[in-house]
Amino acid sequence: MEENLTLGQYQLTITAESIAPDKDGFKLSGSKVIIELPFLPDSFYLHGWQSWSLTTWLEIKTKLKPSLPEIQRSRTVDPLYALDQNLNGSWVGAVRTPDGNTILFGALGLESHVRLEGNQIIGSYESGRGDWFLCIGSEEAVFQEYSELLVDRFGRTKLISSPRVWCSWYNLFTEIDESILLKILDNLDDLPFDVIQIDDGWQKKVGDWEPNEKFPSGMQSLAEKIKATGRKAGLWLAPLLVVPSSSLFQNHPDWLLRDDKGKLVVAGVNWLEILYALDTSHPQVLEWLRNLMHKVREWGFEYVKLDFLYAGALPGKRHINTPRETAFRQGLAEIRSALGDAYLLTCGAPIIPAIGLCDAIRIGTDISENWNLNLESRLMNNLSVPGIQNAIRNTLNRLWLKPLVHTDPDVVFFHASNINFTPEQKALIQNLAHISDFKASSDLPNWLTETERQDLKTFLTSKPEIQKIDQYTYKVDGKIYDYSNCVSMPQPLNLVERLLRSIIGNLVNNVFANVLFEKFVNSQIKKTLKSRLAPGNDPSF
Ligand code: 9PG
Repeated sequence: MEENLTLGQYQLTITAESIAPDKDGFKLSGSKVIIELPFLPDSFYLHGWQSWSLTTWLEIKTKLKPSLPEIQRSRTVDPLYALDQNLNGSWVGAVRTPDGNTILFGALGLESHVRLEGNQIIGSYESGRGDWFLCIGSEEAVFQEYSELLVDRFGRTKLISSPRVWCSWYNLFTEIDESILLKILDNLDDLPFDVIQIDDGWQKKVGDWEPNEKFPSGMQSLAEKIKATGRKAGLWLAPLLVVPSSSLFQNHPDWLLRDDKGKLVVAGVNWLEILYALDTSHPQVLEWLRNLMHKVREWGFEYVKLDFLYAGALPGKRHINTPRETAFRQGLAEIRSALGDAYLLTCGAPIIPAIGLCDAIRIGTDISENWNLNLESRLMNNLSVPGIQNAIRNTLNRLWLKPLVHTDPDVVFFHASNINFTPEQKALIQNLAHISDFKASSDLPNWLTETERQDLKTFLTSKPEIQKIDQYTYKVDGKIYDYSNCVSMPQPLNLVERLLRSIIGNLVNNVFANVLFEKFVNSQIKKTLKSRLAPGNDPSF
């Protein structure tokens, strides 16, 4: 049906299967719903699919090129919509009205997408019909109303206070081993972390979730040592990914996600291998996931960071013909119930399908010691590249999720070595952790000066008063922090750069180039660590 309705001072024409007033807006339903606005909006709120996907307000004239190389695209955006020329986002979109209000249009079901075409906002479900919510108001108010409706559909996390986490990733990467971690545990001493979380680097293979040779005493022993310090033990896994060299891949080819033609669906390249995904509609996969989570609990871990979860929701032809995000959510529900009361942080996760089933979601890209790696971010249009600017941009634009789930902005650095950003930028990320109400760090205690250690301690113990001043400005304990620089988008490419983009993008669009690049990055990390451990520097971690 087509109907005219009044929203604030605007007359909209709606095409939908049903329209009914709800809360301060309207509940609509249909597999394709069209909202025709009486004005051409000047900006659009684009909500990315998973933790690392670009999420921000964009000027309407922004032309987003697909990220390159293509082989890595499913690690950054929803591949189904990667080539859409129009501004588009997952589940929810919003536009600014001429009178400065915000019109939000958001799905209340999964496998849904919102795009802007001129003065029309178009919502569509991938299969079947579903519900939508439309409302007008201040940006705060409309997202608040939408989030309340999401609670009704998907539930809400028990919002007890968020744990303060030490995570092994951002200085050591995969160069962790048992003895390094035990030394760190000693050196953390009285720093008030609630969780010590072991990240990537402990496992035999992605898919074979057993400790490798760097962890000779096993995971249970390490968890016990962490717990003996009065903290919870945390562990990282990417349970929906499988690399070809794993025995899981070799033993269960029928558990892997495939496309219509029976070809394996590629979930990117990492760990020097192509990534494949588990098909969570398969009952044996669900059983395997349940057993894996039981094992992690039996080892003694009470905090679990599950990463690269987008893999489970990629488009494909599933064992049981279940829509992709629904299948993902079934997998996550199995995981949630097997984990019992362990704290679950999801990462690289499709956002709305994870609501109600996890305790925290990483809402931005990875932090790094760089402000922004422009070659990748700008030239390749990969706004998921680790870096402060990309991380902050997403995080600030997803804080509306706070009433639903703990929102993880990623770690904060306190040490000064190898840091390529200014003290002001450092203060921005520290305060973003306060604003997000989730505090984590990866700093090696022995790399901190006494002052830095004290700063970290103050950060972990303080509960500053937070006040939102305007869209991207916050007052933290009376001091103003302006984040508007962080959300700015890269300048459009000139002709030469466009040419470079396509040459480099094509050149690196193969497994070999990506493996080579990763090997280079890994060797740089090893070099840095080696120099930090050289005689004259503190030999212990
Ligand atoms: C472990 C890491 C850490 C980190 C996670 C995730 O798009 N990418 O290339 C990309 C690679 C790694 C990555 C995120 C994005 O990091 O966010 O905290 O756990 O995995 O491998």
